[in-house]
Amino acid sequence: MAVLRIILGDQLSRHIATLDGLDAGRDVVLMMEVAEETAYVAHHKQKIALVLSAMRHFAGELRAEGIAVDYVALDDPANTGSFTGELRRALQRHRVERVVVTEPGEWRVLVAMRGWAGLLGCPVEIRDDTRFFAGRARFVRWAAGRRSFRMEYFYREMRRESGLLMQGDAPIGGQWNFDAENRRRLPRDHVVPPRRRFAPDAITAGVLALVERRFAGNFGSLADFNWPVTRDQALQALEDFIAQALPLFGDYQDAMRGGEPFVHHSLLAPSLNIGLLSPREVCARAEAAFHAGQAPLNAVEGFIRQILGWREYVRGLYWLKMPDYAALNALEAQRPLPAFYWSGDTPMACLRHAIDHTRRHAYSHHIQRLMLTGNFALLAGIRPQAVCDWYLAVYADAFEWVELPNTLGMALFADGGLLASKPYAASGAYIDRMSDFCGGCAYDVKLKSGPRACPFNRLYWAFLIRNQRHLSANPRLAMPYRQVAAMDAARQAAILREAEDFLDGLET
Ligand code: FAD
Ligand code: DLZ
Ligand code: SF4
Repeated sequence: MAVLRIILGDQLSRHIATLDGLDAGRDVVLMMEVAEETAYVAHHKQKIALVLSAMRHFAGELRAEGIAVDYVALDDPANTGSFTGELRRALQRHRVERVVVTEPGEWRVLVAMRGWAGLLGCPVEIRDDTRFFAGRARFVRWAAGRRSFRMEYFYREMRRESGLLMQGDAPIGGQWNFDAENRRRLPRDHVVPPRRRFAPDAITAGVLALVERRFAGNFGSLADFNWPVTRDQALQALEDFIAQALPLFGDYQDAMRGGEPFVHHSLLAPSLNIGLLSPREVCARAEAAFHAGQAPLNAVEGFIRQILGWREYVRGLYWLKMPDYAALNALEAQRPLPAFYWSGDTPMACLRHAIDHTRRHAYSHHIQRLMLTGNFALLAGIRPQAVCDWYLAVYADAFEWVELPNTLGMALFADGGLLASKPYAASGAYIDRMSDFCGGCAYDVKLKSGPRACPFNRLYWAFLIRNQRHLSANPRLAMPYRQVAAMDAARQAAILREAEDFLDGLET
């Protein structure tokens, strides 16, 4: 009897475990566009368009190989709107001995999957997702017995196991990490490499029209939609990145400039996260570029570390700590999300640019996410779950396994330091050093208090004062807390009051 093989919207890889052992003459692949997935957060229009267009292209590629694909479209009038409902209907259409699926990228979906066999009366095999360097069990082994989970140590083990940038048992270049070389500001006359355009074909054009019609009220614009929607396009994007942007990826990794959302970043996260590219092939390609003299070690090591280190590490942490992780709020932050996160309507030039990039491209690079929108949410004490919903919605690459630890753990310190050894809290001076935003801002980055002072400055000290009982024992914050200790009670109260007044004035 046939096997029904389910492929989800972020499992668009020909080598996904679900397809291992496929009998093309007998089995059926089930793909489902469902309202539940398009609406569990208010996704950016480009994210929905990316996933649906890539799903439709992938189904076409499987069919071209002679594989039977049962594809449920979003606007099919009989569509029940959920994976469970569509699987139930599919089991009525096909006589199958069992269902095979690969573990999903979200706890929410895994819980549903685990209920399928009992609910639908059909055996369901949930396979490990083998697309990662480290399986979930591998991470559990690494984490066992550790009190703190620093990425750097996990990364070194991954370097040794993968052999990437290794010479025997030693890292090439004699160092594991070249971050100290990777904090340059973008020179004023530096020309950022152009990005390849992917003209929408008929499938993508149809999806863009569907999304514009059905999700008209969602955040973001479709006008600049330019994400690879097939593996071929993703491979072209990879080659372009290697040739044009990788050589200076390291140098300008933290740099920001108004009107330049991409700088030297790869834009490969959406392709990796939906399965068009594999992390192994991307790292191997970057390593080959180093050996061919196409890119220096600080760039290639920095890039590989993001994928082999951070990407694997946050996934391990997510599965290790879910479901409790999503509810953590170590700093007891309770403010609602300011309305400008959606509208971009704020006099703060840095945030206005970052949110504009996000609206136009469903993208902003890591430092914009961490040190602009994330840093503001941290300093302002915005409720982590509201911030996480925003990040999960607005980026084309946002899937909970990678979004949640980055937002809740890295940006908001809401896990109390499991992921980061200290909060990534910074005043306006950092933003001024790494960008050109402050020159065009209504606020003055040099002022510490008063109505024209940069809000990041006003909020930074209030954040430290407000969170003394949570953070003052952290050795990495010893220096700023010495400055707090030198302030008398009246000064501290005035700083807190000024910050509260500013935050109370924000529309939510
Ligand atoms: P590059 O800078 O070119 O990096 C190369 C690749 O490394 C990325 O494509 C990505 O696959 C990987 N990578 C880099 N940093 C990280 C990281 N911290 N964690 C995991 N992988 C990483 N990344 C997502 O893929 N999805 C998310 O939903 C997401 N949410 C984030 C939320 C916050 C608050 C922060 C601070 C970071 C988040 N990141 C997320 C991580 C990172 O910002 C993005 O992966 C990166 O900006 C994607 O752009 P890029 O492909 O140009 O990356
Ligand atoms: C993100 C997304 C969207 C918008 N729509 C679908 C869909 O209609 N069908 C589907 O299979 N997957 C979709 N996805 C991706 C899923 O949300 C993702 O596969 C799960 O969250 C598991 O990681
Ligand atoms: Fe941002 Fe402050 Fe600079 Fe304005 S002055 S751009 S708010 S850091």
